[in-house]
Amino acid sequence: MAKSAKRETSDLLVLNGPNLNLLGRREPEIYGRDSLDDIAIAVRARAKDFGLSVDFRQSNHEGELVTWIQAARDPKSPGAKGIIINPGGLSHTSVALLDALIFTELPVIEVHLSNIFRRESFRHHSFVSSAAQGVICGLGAQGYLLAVEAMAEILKKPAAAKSKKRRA
Ligand code: DHK
Repeated sequence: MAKSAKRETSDLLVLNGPNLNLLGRREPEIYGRDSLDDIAIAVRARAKDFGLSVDFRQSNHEGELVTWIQAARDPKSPGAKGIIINPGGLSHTSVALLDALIFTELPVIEVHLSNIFRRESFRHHSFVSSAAQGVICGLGAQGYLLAVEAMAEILKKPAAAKSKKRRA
């Protein structure tokens, strides 16, 4: 279930941008038939395999996403070890999301359900990508699960632990 209330501490912050609440009903030939809740359940199960907890969220509001990202940096408010984000349409417009992600100094993986490079040219550029360690697109809901696997690997490496220690 995508939450909107106050965040509790989790290892992974998984964020979804505008219109992703409509998954399953919105252009299913492009975005697939899974709902966002289906994806949240699958993400939590995959993360559990790696001993990672998940805070899975969606917002249609850029500022709300920015606030959640900012709060991921400080372990007490409430913090996260890594961020997986599908910014939706904000991928192609939002310097504010980019700036917030850079501020966190956390590892970031960007996910798109569709292959944005096979679509309209305005979708070919994502502002968020320059803050991301990796980008997964075109693999549907499976992209989220691959992102969890990749993030679990990233978090095992000493560099991820070091940057966390620096902020603590
Ligand atoms: C989701 C959206 O809502 C679009 O605005 C992006 C992305 C692509 C996706 O493929 O998940 O252009």
